[in-house]
Amino acid sequence: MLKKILIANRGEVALRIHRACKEMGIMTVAVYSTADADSMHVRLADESVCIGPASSKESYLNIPAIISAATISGADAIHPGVGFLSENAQFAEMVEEHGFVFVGPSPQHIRDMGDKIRAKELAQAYGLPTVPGSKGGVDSDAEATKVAAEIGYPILIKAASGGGGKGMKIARGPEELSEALSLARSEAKANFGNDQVYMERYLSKPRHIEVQIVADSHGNVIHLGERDCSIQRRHQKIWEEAPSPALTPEIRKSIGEVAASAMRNMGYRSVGTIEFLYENGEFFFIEMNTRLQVEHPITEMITGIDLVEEQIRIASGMPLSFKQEDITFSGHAIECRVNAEHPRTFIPSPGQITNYHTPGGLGVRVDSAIYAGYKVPPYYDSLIAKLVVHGRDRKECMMRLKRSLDEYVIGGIETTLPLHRFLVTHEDMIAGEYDIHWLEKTLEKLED
Ligand code: MV4
Repeated sequence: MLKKILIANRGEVALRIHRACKEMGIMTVAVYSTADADSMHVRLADESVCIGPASSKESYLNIPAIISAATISGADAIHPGVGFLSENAQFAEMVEEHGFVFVGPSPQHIRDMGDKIRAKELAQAYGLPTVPGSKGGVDSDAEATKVAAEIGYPILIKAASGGGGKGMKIARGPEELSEALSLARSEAKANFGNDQVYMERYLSKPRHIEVQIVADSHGNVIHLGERDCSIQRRHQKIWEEAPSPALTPEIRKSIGEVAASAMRNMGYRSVGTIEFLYENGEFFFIEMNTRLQVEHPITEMITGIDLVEEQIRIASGMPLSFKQEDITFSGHAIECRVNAEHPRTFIPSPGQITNYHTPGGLGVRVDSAIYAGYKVPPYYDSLIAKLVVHGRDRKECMMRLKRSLDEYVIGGIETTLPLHRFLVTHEDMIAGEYDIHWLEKTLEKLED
């Protein structure tokens, strides 16, 4: 078993990883920027190393500084957390070259899944249904026209190095194709330094469903069911739930099994998430995330499995502590992302938290590194807390979530708590009837 892990991250996820380490008897090393000297993740860690100034580029993305910190602290492994360097194949490679264990998948799997065209090809080869589209990239208007005629309009053009929606363009008919293609290319080039694009049939009202995978280095691969992450704004998830209110038991079984089987075929190791779009009873692979995800707690709540502990066990070379048959899914869980942002404009609201009161009670979990008096810095992601609630069924979960939101007090800054209070009482949310466009459309209607 690993003895000392350097956590190359900040905020609530750094604390989340620290907690798993402590329960496993593992020592922790925090890294921090000068802006994070007063952070909870630094206070609680066994040791801490300052790795640079406030700017992420010079601190949490500074590979030499992080590897040096691991060396001087005598850590035997590095956990990348989420965001930052967590899906950087070169970082994973360098961590291993310096003799540390990378708590994650192999660099090659990170690299393969980072290229969306390659990921789609591999997914298809390993048995996952994919959205009808171009075979590989499209290189010319003529080729695009031919592919579009085969798959039918509307079509969507996506960046090979994309993800997060950047460089995506819709063409509703042949007259829009050439322009959409060149716009997608230039946006992709500007954002990712790679102008390669591919095409898919555009699904107009899908849900975003993702399947949690856990795979050890001995060939054991299991799934922990799905999460519905359709409630989002500008590709930022706001509210996630497990299980999805939209899936039938048959679809649920099928999506879980094909996802696990594909990962077995791929020889994947570590935790990972397969993303699908789900529309009219059909699901299609779109991307894979080769890291722990922000919304992992809802899966933990319905399975009772500590995903970070499992991830660390796997990195230590140990076999999974359960088989697929051992997994029982119990009840319903919802995560509300609490961001330091104005609840209607989503403009960031950094600053000092003057007063703080968290909800509690049965089935209520708050993952956060904030405290009364803490100053939310302006330099990083605005996520400051995750309110995660479990109930025996969705109705109980929603009632418990409502009372938890009513108890939660964060004073001194704007947060998305009022938005969640609005969502939890909305009839469409109570009915579980929403798709990936629901939130943006609903907020637009409120403007008028
Ligand atoms: C799509 C799609 C509709 N049809 N692909 C957006 C980001 C990228 N990860 C995949 N995305 C989409 N791909 C086809 N063929 C709609 C989206 C999409 C989306 C997907 C998941 C969650 C939120 C979204 C918001 C807008 C568009």
